Amino acid sequence: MAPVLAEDLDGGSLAIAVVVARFNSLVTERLLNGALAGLGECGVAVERTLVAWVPGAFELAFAARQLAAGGRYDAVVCLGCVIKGETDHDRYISNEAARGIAQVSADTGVPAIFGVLTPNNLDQALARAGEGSTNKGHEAALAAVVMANLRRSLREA
Ligand code: INI
Repeated sequence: MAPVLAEDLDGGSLAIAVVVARFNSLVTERLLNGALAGLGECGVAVERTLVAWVPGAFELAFAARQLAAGGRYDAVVCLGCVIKGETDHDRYISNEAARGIAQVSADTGVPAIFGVLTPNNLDQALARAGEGSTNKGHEAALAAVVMANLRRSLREA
């Protein structure tokens, strides 16, 4: 049988950074709570979890890159909320956030996770930032643990 690298949600030996945007903080604080709950469920130690606030989603990639390049963290979770408006402004921000975060992973080899909501309105945002496993911050945290462990396994394989 072919070897399988299954998804590993054990964060007991991992250090994870979370970058969170202040803009739309009613939503992003809830995403952060979901992410921290998810990291805790995976056994990531509080002493090995860092939270860094940035002004908006546009700044997520900058902070993620600094953290990833520093070599101390096994993955970086990026959390934000860009609500669609009357102009294209939101698209410039969300596109740049997505591109920038993907580029962090590609350039540094440290997984940077896209936990940015792009809803049409606040109600849609809050529906994705509630309690439990449907919270997109929680989902992003679990993705960070899985990808950090996969990175290790791939290096050892
Ligand atoms: N930042 C967000 O995180 N979400 C938004 O919806 C948003 N809107 O709509 O303007 C937003 N703007 C701020 C932006 O991310 C930067 O912080 C700002 O442009 C300074 O670079």
